[in-house]
Order: sequence, then structure tokens, then C-alpha cells
Amino acid sequence: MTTPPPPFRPAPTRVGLGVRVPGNFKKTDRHLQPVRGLLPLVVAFCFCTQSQPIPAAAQPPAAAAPPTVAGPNQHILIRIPEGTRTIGAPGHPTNPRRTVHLAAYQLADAETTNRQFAAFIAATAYRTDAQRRGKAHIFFYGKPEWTWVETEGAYWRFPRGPEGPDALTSLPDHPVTCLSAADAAAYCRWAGGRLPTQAEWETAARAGASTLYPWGADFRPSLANSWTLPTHATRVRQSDGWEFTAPVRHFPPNAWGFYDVIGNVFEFTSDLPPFIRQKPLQPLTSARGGSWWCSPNSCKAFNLIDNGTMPLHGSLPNQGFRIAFTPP
Ligand SMILES: [Ca+2]
Repeated sequence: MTTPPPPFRPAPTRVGLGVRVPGNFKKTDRHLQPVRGLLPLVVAFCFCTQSQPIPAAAQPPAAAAPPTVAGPNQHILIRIPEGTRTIGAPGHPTNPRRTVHLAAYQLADAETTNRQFAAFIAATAYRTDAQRRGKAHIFFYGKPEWTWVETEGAYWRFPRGPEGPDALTSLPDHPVTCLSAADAAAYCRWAGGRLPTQAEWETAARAGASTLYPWGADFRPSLANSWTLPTHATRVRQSDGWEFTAPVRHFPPNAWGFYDVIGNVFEFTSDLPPFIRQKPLQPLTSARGGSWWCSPNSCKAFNLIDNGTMPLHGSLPNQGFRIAFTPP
């Protein structure tokens, strides 16, 4: 059985100390809880943003780029040594500043592509959550912000619907999308890896930076694939050159060699952010980094600290993942 698919619906609402949360969430103490009764119908994806710069924190030198190794299925892995890291930001509701100790791990330099995911499907005949449901929620122009349209025949091969391009043949080097966190975890198990934790993802994405973005305090559209238009109403060429996903490694990497940690696709993690309670009847997952769909007037989570949650089996065309490995 799979859980209902997760359309985005919330209209952002400002609450508290400059924190914006989607309209289908309300803030209760330090927890973000979905409004009762809406969860089966609307996406449980919340974004928690904070505008002030992240104070400088002790991090490894940005210039100390770790070595890369060849991983399975043509993944390029970057080894992060064991160490104590500072992540989060002071006062952030779901990513407070804290110190964590991480064992050594390896993380792919790029998001998993359609070509790589196809190798998994060919080897295992795995059927994704969207395939089992026969539909997924995808993007169409002209809809209200935060709206995804449930579309029959949409899944990872056809993330724009059955009338759209075949992602495998047309977009082989773009990140795979329209798959769930459960599907992503299945791929990782097949490849001998796993999804990264929140702390692992953020440590790699920061690459020693203590700012809101890997390159500094302010967002720069030329450095990441985001939505550069004020709304999603009409089709207009975007200043970053990409309407939806972009090929992985198209934009410059961070200081440690990780590409697209900001934008392109949200990346699933294996654990939930602090203060987010797991839901036994409809398990949640979390993702980081923002996506091609994120604009200043919609999802603002395209930075190094914000995070979102959604149903574990939900599938959206701006969701993907990168694989992590625990070294022997
Ligand atoms: Ca990304």
C-alpha cells in the first residue's frame, strides 16, 4: 500500500520571528504540525526559512577539497573525513545551530541521474511508488503557487506527464525526479549505499562555508538552478537558462566539489529535522537544498539551512537525491 500522493497547496503565512511556513501548517511551540484533516489531501511539505546570515562557525577550511573516488553505477564520490561539525542556525525552528560529530562518509558529487536510475530499474524491475499508483503530481503553468496537478501516467520516466518527453532518452544526465524517498532509498540499497542524514548533507553542502549559500550571504541565480520568475503563471525564458531541471554538474560546484547542493532538485535525506515528529500512519521524509521550482515568492528553501518534510511515498517533479556510502 502506498500513501496518497502529495500535492503542494499551502500559501505561505508569516508567523513568529520572521519564520514563514506554508498555510497548511501551523506553528505550535517549536513544532510545525499539519492542520488536522488536510494531510491526506495536501502535501505535507513545510519550509522553514530564516533571513539573517548564519554566524560564522568552526568549519574545515573551504580550500581543503576532499579527494574523489569512483563509486558504483558511475557515481563520483567525495570522502568527508570524520570530524565535529557545526550546522544549523541560531533560533531556526527545525534546524537550530548545534555541533555534531560525524564518522567518515562518502557522498556523491552530483544528484542521481535518469541514466543511473534506469540502470537500477533494468537490474531489478523495481516499480516506483508513482508507478504503483499510476499517477504523480506534476507541474503545469498557470496554476496557483504551490499547486501540483495529479496526472495519470506521470512517473520518473515522464515527469511532465505522458505527453511530455521521456526523461531517460531526452534528459539522461538530468536528475531523476517524480520518485519518492522510499524509491530513492531502494536505489541506494541496490547500489550498496544509503541516503545521507541531515547533518551529512549539510556538512557536505556547506563545504566549510558559514553563510546562507555556499558562495556567500546572498542568492545568485547564475550559480544554481532555481525559478527566476516572480510567479509560475506563464512560460517565460528564465535567466538561468533552464525551465525545469538542468543537467547535473552544469552549475559550479561548492568548495569541496559538490554540484547542485542549492537548487535543481530537492534532495531526500534519511532522517527528519529536529522537532519534526514522525507520523506512524503516514511516515514523513525530509529534503534539502531547494529546486528548479523554488522562487522568492514560493518555496524559499533553496539555501543551506532550511528543510522540508513530505510523505515518505510522495512523488514530485522537483524531488531527487544523491547517494551516500559508509566507508568500510
Ligand atoms: Ca539539489
